[in-house]
Amino acid sequence: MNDKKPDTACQAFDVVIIGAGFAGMYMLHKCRGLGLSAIVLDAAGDVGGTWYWNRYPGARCDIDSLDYSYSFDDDLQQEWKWSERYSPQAEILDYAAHVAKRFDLRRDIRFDTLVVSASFDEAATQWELVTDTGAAFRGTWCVMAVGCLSLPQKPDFDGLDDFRGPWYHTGLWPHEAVDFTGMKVGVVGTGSSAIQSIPQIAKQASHLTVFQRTPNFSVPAWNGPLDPEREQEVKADYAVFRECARWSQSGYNGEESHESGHEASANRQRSELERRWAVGGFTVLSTFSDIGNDLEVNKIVADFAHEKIRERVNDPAVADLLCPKNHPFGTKRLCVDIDYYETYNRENVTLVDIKDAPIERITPTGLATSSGSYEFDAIVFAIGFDAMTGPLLNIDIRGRAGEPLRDKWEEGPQSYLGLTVAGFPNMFTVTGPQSPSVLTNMMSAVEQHIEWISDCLGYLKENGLTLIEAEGTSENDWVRHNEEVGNATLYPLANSWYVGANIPGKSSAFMPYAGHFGEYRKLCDEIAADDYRGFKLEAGEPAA
Ligand code: N01
Repeated sequence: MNDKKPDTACQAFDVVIIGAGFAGMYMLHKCRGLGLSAIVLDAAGDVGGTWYWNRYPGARCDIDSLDYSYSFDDDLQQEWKWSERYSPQAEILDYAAHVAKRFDLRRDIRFDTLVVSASFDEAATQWELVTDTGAAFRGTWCVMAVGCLSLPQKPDFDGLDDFRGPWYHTGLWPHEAVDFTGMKVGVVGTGSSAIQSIPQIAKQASHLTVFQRTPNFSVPAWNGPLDPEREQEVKADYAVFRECARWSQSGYNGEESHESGHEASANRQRSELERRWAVGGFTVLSTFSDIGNDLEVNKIVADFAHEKIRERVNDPAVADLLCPKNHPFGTKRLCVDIDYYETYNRENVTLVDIKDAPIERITPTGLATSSGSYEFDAIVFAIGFDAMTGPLLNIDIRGRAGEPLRDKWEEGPQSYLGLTVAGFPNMFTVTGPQSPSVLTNMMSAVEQHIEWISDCLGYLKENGLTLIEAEGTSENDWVRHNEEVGNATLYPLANSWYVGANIPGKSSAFMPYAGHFGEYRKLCDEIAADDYRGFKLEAGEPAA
């Protein structure tokens, strides 16, 4: 039941921003710099976005801390000290809180405020956002900073309401500590969230049973304290480090490769894979330049990863179950783990393959698959998100003539640059579908989009313009380009959340833009420099 009080007052701003994660916070900061009034609305109780909600045990970033942080303020990046190579969730949340305080952001953020609809009022050239309490906020520009993985997939199993113990979703983890000591626990799912939480839950539970529908590839994080020498080296010339990330393939200082797997000898392939494995993380994903579009090369890496799984897991039958065989390496989001495979060597951990024997129902004391029943004190659903389009379509967004975005995107997203949608003027989608977003370091993607949007707002203001809208033709061209780039990769060969396969009934479009991040940035810059090529711009005073 919603016990919030109805609120029908309407407040007007230049810019209304949905989401107080890293995108929304930076957008607010930029608006202030432009002298624009802005408000941020977020359903959460504080800043942090994804890091506010995903508090499950073991949650941490899979991009190096020195890369996964804001670059826009040198004092900020110099003063903040990360403790580990890959930051734990709590530290990232502390960082978000630090930024909010440092730039005095919270005074323009309304927390516990869930936006349910956003409609474009053509006569007034304004967006009107309505919350679940009936409060209305108006703005000439609307920035959707809602995140790509912020709408958890609800567990939709028969009998869940009758389960007698507690159950959790990794993406909606409670704020108070959850203690599994002495409990029999079931975990459903083996994606990134599961792979991070399983080793931690196994340390507490009396017994842990993992239900796996599809095994995922995972590479070791080799996490540890952040090397002080490395930190000093980066901070001595942080601007150059950031510039490299900005123009890179994936928005971070990873080691790229220009070597084709075909050109390398068998010895060379092996030594390069071993070397990168020893570095850990996403370095493995770029071992060869053609790993992402050549099945033969990809198989060399997949076979190597299988071999490593078999080395790490004692029981050959369990190791075999953990080896992904139905998708190429990296075509489902690669996981980065700490002791994930070793966890299956523990006496108190069991892996259950549910590919051919799905979960049929949750029972009062556990769950039943088509081949057996299991008893649990607690269940953890690590079943992921309605990604990318989900968080946007969860809001009833209506553009010109009241057209619902839900209708326009029924067959999949359509956008210009993943930033704007024809028929939805003055609305920007930060890291939206058809932008590089989830295939990059999200921090770089967020900063690039926010800077592009704020430059655009500055341009409009300077030129007395109040409306910007993607032309239908530029949108069609971008959609086509996205398809071409995506189809040239191996991504479409996997039933991943990139193609919406995890959500029953969702259209099967490949959602992120698979092109080079630096090239995408260049294109966005060129379009802006060319007086916003492909956009319709209009002058006029917005209604008071
Ligand atoms: O979700 P997922 P996630 N019955 O969708 C299974 C980011 N992230 O929360 O593969 C049984 O990857 C599903 O099986 P299948 C990162 O981008 C980052 O783990 O669909 N099983 C799968 O195994 C990541 O990719 C970090 O066959 C069901 C699992 O649940 C993204 O978030 C950490 C099922 C869901 O895996 C999502 O990760 C965490 C059902 N009905 C997350 N429904 C880092 O930065 C689903 N599954 C490290």
